[in-house]
Amino acid sequence: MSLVELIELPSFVDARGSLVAIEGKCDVPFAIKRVYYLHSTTLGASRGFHAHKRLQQVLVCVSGSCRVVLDDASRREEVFLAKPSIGLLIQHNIWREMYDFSDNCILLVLASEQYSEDDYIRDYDEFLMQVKL
Ligand code: T46
Repeated sequence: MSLVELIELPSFVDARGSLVAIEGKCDVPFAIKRVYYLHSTTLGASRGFHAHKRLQQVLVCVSGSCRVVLDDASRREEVFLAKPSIGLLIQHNIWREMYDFSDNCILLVLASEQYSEDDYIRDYDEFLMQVKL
């Protein structure tokens, strides 16, 4: 199975434009406890470089584009996000790196848990040890 799990989000398109509505436990497979977004990213900057022990997230590029690398310790896959109606589901224990942000990129993130630094694995070797246990 691919590491890249894309979710088609409900879109309502009419002559006025488009509206995307996302409901927790319905359109994404968890109750949404936190929402945050990345914007005004520095040209050439990369972000992420961590995994989460429990957290699940859905990333939606609501403006512009970016690339996300996913790594489960045995495979690395990359996905290009550029559609506000597509969400990328990232399960726990997946290393992620985001890069190649366009200058107008806004990356919206829906998270299954509130923020906890204890949930992060920010060292790649520690990540490899954790998932191979
Ligand atoms: C992820 C990717 C996609 C908070 O205080 N609360 C929060 O909810 C978040 C997400 C971050 N922070 C603080 C922690 C750091 O001092 O904001 C600062 C920047 O966070 P970080 O370096 O983790 O940012 P990214 O872009 O590398 O990663 C973020 C999320 O942290 C992460 O869960 O999966 O976006």
